[in-house]
Amino acid sequence: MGFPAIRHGTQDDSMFAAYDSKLFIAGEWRTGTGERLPVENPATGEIIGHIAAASADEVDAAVSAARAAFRPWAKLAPKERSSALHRLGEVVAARADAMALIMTSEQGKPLNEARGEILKLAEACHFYAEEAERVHGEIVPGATTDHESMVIREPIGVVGAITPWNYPAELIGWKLCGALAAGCTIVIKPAELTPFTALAIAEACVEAKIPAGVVNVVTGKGSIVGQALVEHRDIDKIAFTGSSAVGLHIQRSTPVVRRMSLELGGNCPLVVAPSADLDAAVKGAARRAFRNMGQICIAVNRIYVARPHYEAFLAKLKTAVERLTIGNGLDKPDADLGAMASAEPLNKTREHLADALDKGARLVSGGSAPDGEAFSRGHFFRPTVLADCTHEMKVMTEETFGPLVGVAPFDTLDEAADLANDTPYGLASYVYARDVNEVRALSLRLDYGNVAVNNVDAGVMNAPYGGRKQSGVGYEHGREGMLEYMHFKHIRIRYDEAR
Ligand code: TAP
Repeated sequence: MGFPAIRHGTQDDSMFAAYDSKLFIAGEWRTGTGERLPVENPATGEIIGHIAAASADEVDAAVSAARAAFRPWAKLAPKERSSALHRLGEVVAARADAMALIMTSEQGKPLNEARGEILKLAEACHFYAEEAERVHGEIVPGATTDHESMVIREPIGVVGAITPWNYPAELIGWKLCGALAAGCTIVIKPAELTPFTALAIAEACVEAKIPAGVVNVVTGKGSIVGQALVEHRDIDKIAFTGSSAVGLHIQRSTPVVRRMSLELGGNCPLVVAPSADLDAAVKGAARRAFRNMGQICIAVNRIYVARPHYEAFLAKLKTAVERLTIGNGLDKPDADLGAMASAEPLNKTREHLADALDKGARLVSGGSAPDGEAFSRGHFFRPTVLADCTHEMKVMTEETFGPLVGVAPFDTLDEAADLANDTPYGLASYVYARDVNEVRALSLRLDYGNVAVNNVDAGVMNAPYGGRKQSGVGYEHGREGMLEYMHFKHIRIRYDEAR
């Protein structure tokens, strides 16, 4: 199976035919035997293709393939796994245009942004290719000189990866690359909304000559196929990204003791301190509240502004937000915003908006779908800013996962930190401040896995990225993102003679 159907760069009926009902198991494309499920373009409502819901036997076959591939893959020299990941990075980058087209068609984000995400997947391949060669241990001196402790690292085994629809390539990539670099094999269950990007990644694995069984993809509903992976006893680790509710359910329903990483929801604050560069803060807020239509776990959900800057900040944010362009991501590749991925996050956005307006919030910008025929069938909404928000409102306390942000003033840094920490989540937080004391006070007080100061990129490839509290356990990115797929083994040796 190749890419010719989509190389011409337009969407047509045959675009996804090659993937119709396909599962990728043991290096082969199998036609799934389960129910055919439609996949929609969220910008138009058109059905772009179908996937097969993997049966319990097909999930089992994928896990068996990953198990059979595990020892040979783990025994390869790190250099060989590294070369395989570098090859995968090259193939992915070479296919970026075609893969971006697939992603935009099923997820809705503008084509240029989708292409950027595919290139970040390629970057993850190269990063973990390098890390694969740097797996080393420690020699620890014993209590007596005839003993020595050797601490080595070993791959965990077979990984079950379950991923959401908002970043269909990167969120697979961090797991796949970390796991493969460590010497693990993987079975991926992508979101039902965005399965074709996952199948395109599987196809890139074939071209990169990743050995059969090392990477497998099964499609279908989370509650059935994802749950079957969670309940499978021959999986050594579950790597999950998704909502806190499903993460907790997975934690409760796993039938055996095993490693688990859960990258879950967020409710992320941005604090604009008295010393902030207001223009920089506005630029950061407009980007991180609305990029990908706010469907980012680290989206800015709520903004606290030092009272002297409050009205000026709101006026500038309104101007910045109203400049954002919105369109069908296939027709307008360079639009700032595309369609939302489905009706569900759009409905939640409307619900949070109505709740806040009911409780006294002031509408600063947006508040409705954009006008025009182009937007009539897709899941579109204008980026929306609310002022005078309180923690009585859902927008300030729950994850909206849509293009809505609430703003409130504060009087002291303590108050700002208390408000920012007043949430069950702990994924990412943001600070704009130029005074070094404000930077220090806030970044130490904020109870989050990530604090971005004077920037809004809380997750970068070379540093660990993870949440606290209901935002999850475990890390992706960085060296830590590979160590999540490794055991430590302590080998204590007694020598015949003291040293
Ligand atoms: P979920 O509804 O939790 O779905 C995530 C994945 O889990 C999907 O593949 C889903 O399959 C599957 N799933 C659903 N029920 C399952 C079950 N009982 N057993 C096993 N798998 C199951 O999340 P979503 O709506 O796709 O994504 C949005 C959420 O992800 C937000 O809360 C967001 O904050 C979070 N997120 C977190 C991060 C990080 S790094 N912390 C990054 C991105 C997104 P189906 O799609 O087929 O239902």
